[in-house]
Amino acid sequence: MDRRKFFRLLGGGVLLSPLLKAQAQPKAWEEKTLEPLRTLGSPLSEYGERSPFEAEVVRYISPNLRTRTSGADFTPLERLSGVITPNGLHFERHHGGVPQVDPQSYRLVIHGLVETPLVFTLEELRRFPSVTRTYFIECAGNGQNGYRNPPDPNLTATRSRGLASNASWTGVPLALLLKEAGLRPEARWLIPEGVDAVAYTRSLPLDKAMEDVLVAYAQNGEALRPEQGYPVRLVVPGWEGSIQVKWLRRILVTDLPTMSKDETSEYTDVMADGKLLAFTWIMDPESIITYPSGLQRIQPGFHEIRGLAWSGYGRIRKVEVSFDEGRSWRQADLEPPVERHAFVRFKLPWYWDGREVVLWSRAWDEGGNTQPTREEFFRKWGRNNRYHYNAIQAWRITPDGRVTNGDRPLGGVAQRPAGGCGGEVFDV
Ligand SMILES: Nc1nc2c(c(=O)[nH]1)N[C@H]1C(S)=C(S)[C@@H](COP(=O)(O)O)O[C@H]1N2
Ligand SMILES: [Mo]
Repeated sequence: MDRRKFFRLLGGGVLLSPLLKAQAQPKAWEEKTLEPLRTLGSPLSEYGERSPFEAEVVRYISPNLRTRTSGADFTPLERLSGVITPNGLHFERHHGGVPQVDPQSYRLVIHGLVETPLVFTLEELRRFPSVTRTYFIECAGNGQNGYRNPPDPNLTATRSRGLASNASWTGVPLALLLKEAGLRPEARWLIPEGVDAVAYTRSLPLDKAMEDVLVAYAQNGEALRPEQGYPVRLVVPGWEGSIQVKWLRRILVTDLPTMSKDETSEYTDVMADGKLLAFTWIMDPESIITYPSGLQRIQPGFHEIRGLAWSGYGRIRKVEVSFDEGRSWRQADLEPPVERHAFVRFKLPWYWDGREVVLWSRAWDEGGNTQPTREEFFRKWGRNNRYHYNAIQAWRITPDGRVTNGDRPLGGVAQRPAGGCGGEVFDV
């Protein structure tokens, strides 16, 4: 559209009338553009809803799920801007559905190897000095769709890495509550448990709890959503989502881990040689190009390549983009603030000449860790594991402008683990 015409449209009725007069027959879109000027708007509302035109931006729930109570759904990463995941789009992972917890009858118990066992109401938790921090939460099963061989041609950014979300969490440092209870000298581990139907239970080392774990009650400025653990959950910065117990009911202080069903039947890694690796908590560096990404369509010309990066080992130091499957790399811009254990938005201006190209991205964190290629990942892990997939995701753009999964097939047996969070079929 020509710029003068555009500004005249913005100018409203008075400025617009000459434009409309100048044309014998106003075009349909012009009529439509002016429509809101002519009608009184909707009244005030007590709780805001997004525009009905945005209603198709939703979490992805796989049609292959056998049940929706013990399952996971995905944040639509490529439909979002900035780094904060809106509360209604935070990914979900539940083992026994979403319990309804009444904040009046809610209690948090801290007991075991403490001087004084304590019981907190929600009100009491809110009275403690509070901390607000932005942290990602990522399921250890994120990326599991990348285990498929040959690679899934219909992969999207959502289904590649959408079991990760990023929010501003408010709560009490767990260290403060433990200090209140008084730790006995033998205390080494915490056993947090949820009040959901599976009494979800994990083992958390005391050192991490004293460092930066939050007992969180708010998410992006309002109370936690029921799906995220209302009224209280653990937020364990940089560690796998599965240890961040929701609907937190009690914390038992012990000298040993508990080896609960939730950390042995799941969230234990099967190595290439069949040996098991337990307690792999820290999330490796990740990045995903969200634009252009799987199943989108682009035109030749200018584009801003956009994506998200994060790491459980600390801040993201840099993100690189390759246009030649890793032979050369260009450094992307990181949008400040670059926070520890939080999503970072990366951007790179790019001119697409219309020729076939494959885009890769890889994140580097302040610990010097980066992402492996698909080949490197499977050489290390074999095909038995279901967790901690962080291989580079490739997107192929063909001359017709279509963007599809650019991962290359691997030699050997086509294999994909069954079940678990992150996969879209739940066999266990
Ligand atoms: N009580 C309880 N806590 C839980 C779970 C659960 O099923 N029950 N699932 C865990 C897993 S595996 C993950 S990945 C995260 C997901 O958090 P979210 O649903 O808020 O994204 O919660 C964790 N905490
Ligand atoms: Mo998870």
